[in-house]
Amino acid sequence: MATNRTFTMIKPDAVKAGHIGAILAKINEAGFTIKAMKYTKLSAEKAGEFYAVHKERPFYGELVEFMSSGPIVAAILEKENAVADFRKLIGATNPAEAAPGTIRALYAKSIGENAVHGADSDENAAIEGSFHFAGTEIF
Ligand code: FUP
Repeated sequence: MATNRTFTMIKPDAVKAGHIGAILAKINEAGFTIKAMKYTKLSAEKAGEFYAVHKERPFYGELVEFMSSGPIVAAILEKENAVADFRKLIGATNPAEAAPGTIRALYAKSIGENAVHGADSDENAAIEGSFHFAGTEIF
């Protein structure tokens, strides 16, 4: 399997609850290498742009408000089969349906405030990584 990259954010709920360290430990234990990382805050405009694909969905307004409500950790991660393996590590979008031991099962509050983001394809991982990081910030 080819080594590849995914993009993640530790969302405002998990940052606020003090779970950054625990979540990064799970990510490291699962074999991901950090290629880029920053502690930052999205403006409502930036959050809206990031989630533009969901613009027509009823939860879009709340999603944008939530994702711009506090600081996040954004990161590019590398591992064999990164996108699929990371989706497995974080669990289902709705924490009530997330497998035991997954990051969302452990740390997410609800389908809206679900602790972490994981890119859903190699293509989106690259787009989302470039959205948050300049080439000079990726190592
Ligand atoms: P995921 O890929 O697991 O992050 O899930 P989606 O791309 O389907 O959704 C992106 C974000 O929209 C979720 F992380 C949270 C939010 N969302 C809701 O608030 N309600 C929903 O019913 C679905 C998604």
